[in-house]
Amino acid sequence: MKTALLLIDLQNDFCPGGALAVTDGDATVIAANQAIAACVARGEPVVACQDWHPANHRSFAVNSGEKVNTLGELEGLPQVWWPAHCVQESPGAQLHPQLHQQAIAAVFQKGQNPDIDSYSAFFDNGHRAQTALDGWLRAQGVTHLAIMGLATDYCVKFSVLDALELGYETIVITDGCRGVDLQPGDSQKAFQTMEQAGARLVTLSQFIAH
Ligand code: VGL
Ligand code: ZN
Repeated sequence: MKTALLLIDLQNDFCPGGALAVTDGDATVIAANQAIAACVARGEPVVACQDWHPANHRSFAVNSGEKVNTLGELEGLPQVWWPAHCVQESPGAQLHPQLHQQAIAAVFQKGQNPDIDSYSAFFDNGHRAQTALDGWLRAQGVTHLAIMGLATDYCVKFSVLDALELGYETIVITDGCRGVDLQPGDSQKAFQTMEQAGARLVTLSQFIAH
C-alpha cells in the first residue's frame, strides 16, 4: 500500500475575504500544513487540486443571469449559481499564501471548461472529462488517499466519492475540512454520504499518529 495526501482547493477565494468565502476556511490551511509535515516525515506524496475557471464560466451567476447561491440547471445537471471565483491567474485563484507549497508534488487544475462545473479533483460533474490526477497517482503506485480541504459539501465530497469509485482506499480528515452550508447541515450530510460510500472519517491527530 502507498498513501498520498490530496488537498482540495486551498485557495484564497474560499478563505475569509475571498469571493466564495467559506466560514473559517483558512483553518484548513493550518491543518493542511500539519498533515503535510506528517507526510513528508513518512515519505508519502502530497498533491493538490485548484479550482481554475475562465472568466466566462457558466456556473457564475453573473454569466448565466441568475441570482447568486440559488439552484438551477447547467448541461442537464443541478447547478448552484456561484459568485465569480477562482478566475484563472487572479489572486483569488492562488493557493493560500500560508500553505507549505514546497512539499506539494503536483497541482491539478479543474473547472476550465466554461460549460460545465467540476467539483471533483478527478472528473467534471458530468464525468465527461478527467484531470491527470488518477493517472499520476497510478503511475506513483498510490492505493490509499487521505483527503481534506474546501469545501466539505462540494469539492471535498465529490472528490471523495470519485476516489472511492476509482478504487482508492479513502479516508477523510474531517477537521481539515470546512463547508459552504448553503442549507444548514449540508456539511454533516456530506460527511455521512462519504462514509456510507465507504470512506473512513478520521481526525487530523489520528491521521498524524497512524
Ligand atoms: C467549490 C463551489 C464552486 C469548492 C468550487 O471548492 O468546493 N465550490 N467551486
Ligand atoms: Zn468553482
